[in-house]
Amino acid sequence: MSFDDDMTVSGNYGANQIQVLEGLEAVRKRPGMYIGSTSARGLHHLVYEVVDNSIDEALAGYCNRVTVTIGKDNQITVTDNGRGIPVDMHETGKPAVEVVLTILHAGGKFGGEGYKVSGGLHGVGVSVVNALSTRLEVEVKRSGKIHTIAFERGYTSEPLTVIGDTEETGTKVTFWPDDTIFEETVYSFDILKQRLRELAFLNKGVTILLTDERNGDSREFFYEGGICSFVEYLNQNKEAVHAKPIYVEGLRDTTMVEVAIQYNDSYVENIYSFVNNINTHEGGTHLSGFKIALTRAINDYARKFNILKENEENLSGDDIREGLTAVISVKVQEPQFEGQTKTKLGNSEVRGIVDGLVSEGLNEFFEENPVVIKKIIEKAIMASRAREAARKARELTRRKNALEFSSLPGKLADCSIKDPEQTEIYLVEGDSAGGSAKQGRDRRFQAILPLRGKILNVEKARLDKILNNEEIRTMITAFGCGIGDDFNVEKARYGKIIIMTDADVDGAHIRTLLLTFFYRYMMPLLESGKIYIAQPPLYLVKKGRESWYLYSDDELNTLLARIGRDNMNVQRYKGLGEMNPEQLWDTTMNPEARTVLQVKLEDAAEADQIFSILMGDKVEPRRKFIEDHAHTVRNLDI
Ligand code: 0RA
Repeated sequence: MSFDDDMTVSGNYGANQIQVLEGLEAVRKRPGMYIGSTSARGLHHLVYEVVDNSIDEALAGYCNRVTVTIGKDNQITVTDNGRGIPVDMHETGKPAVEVVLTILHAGGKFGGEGYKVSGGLHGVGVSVVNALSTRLEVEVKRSGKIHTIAFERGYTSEPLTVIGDTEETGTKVTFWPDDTIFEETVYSFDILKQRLRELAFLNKGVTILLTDERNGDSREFFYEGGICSFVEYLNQNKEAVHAKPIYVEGLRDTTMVEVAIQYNDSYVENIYSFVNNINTHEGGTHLSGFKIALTRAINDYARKFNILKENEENLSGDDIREGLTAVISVKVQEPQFEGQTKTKLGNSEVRGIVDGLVSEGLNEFFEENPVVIKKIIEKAIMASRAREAARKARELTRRKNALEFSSLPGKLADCSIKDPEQTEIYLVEGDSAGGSAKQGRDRRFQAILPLRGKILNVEKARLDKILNNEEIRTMITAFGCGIGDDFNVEKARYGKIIIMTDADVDGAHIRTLLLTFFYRYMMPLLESGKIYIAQPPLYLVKKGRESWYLYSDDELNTLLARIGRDNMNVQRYKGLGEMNPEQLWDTTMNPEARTVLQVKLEDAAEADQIFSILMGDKVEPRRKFIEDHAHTVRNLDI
């Protein structure tokens, strides 16, 4: 739609006004450029954009409480007890708050040096939220007064007014996302909860309250321990090697560095890195600075106290990071983001800064805590021995492996076309669904690989054990790309890898296991967008001679509202096995009719994180979580 539909604009069109309109109109024309997408992900991004401003106030030391409320109409209210957005007259003749809300990138210009510290992935400012909302209201408490102003689709609809007196300061922003822009305008409590919890971990001392007025749910997050609490949370279901996380912090020039680490008895490394509160899934200079420092500090200590003998080699970074959970959070003045998903820090100076500060901090900690460092070194030496033993074993069986890996697995029903640009492989849960898929498919370009039973949990095993798992070997051979460090995505035998599991708890579990495996060992598949999730229907409704497949409860309700509930029949599909081959083709496999969700790197990272939190010996919380979240995995594009 164009920007000037049914708008009421106050004031006359000066040069400034026109510039404003052009700016916000650009946002409405190309929302994706500013907030990434207009799917559920973009919708939630609006909230983060507003919350980031409040977090900035907290980082500047003026605010310790932020509330987010989902209203009955899916409007969002964000309040904070910061200084309040300035309301004094700006040189344009408008109050500053109006400028902040109507001019692109104006936000940072009012606070002077060093004001803007956080800033979401896109970091575009609240004016973008304003442009993409049918209505947005701001209430500012500042200089003894309560001020309000309101906008409609970015236009000022109610000018700044004083409505009362107050002793307090703070800002309250309420917005109604524009349903002509967003594909969906229903907020998810769980998605907001996840991110707000993360923000509370990353900004210690700030209380963040999330309330859902649609059903009365609410959660409050406050972590005095900051990223130490984050690490404890990540390790909650694991056996820790030392009781308290090791914490290092420091400031050099304008870069703030915080690191928290704690070892557990698993075989995987879980390092989460953040820059200005943004998860840097692809790592970058801060992460490499950390790794260098950790490896050096531990080897230095082991040498100094003769735990490593002169004739022994240094411990490798991989050995040192086995069983490590860590959070690295840096605040950088002018971050440069690179990489496929723009989540890799590029600033080269940060590597040295993190290395220097972390080295210093770790050396000091090790001096004071010899018992802890000795346990860590012992663990790394065990990892090193296991790796060496595995390498030798692999070498011995290399011939045998080479043979096995070169012939395609018997369970695979391959397609006839060989050009990967045109082909796809379905990973199907269970033999019976696999059978239907084999019959229903178009065998020219669709291959089927039935997966029997559960995939190995890659968190609980080292690579050598993983390679002995039947299902995993089958996938490696079928995909043709190898695994781990040797992985080569160019060799992929298929263009799309489509996960097709039942729409139930077990299906969600298998999907999570697969995503975790791909995330850990076949990352380039995710980076190049080759992984998809099939969307089988949940219901078949029949009435007279007509029938409909429905893919969500919403779709079902909409249809029932339209056709009525008389003389009709609703079948709920519990598993893929209940569909005959033809139905499976029509609803889920035919490229002309199906929908498949492309898995984004962040989705897999999240699956991995969720999984990692759940792993451990406590089965009950894991089962419950998967049950609670089975539905969110259906809408993965968030
Ligand atoms: C510009 C300058 C100052 C504060 C803010 C913006 C501000 C923006 C938002 C958005 C949500 N909550 C906010 N709180 C503050 C600094 C003002 C001063 O120097 O007093």
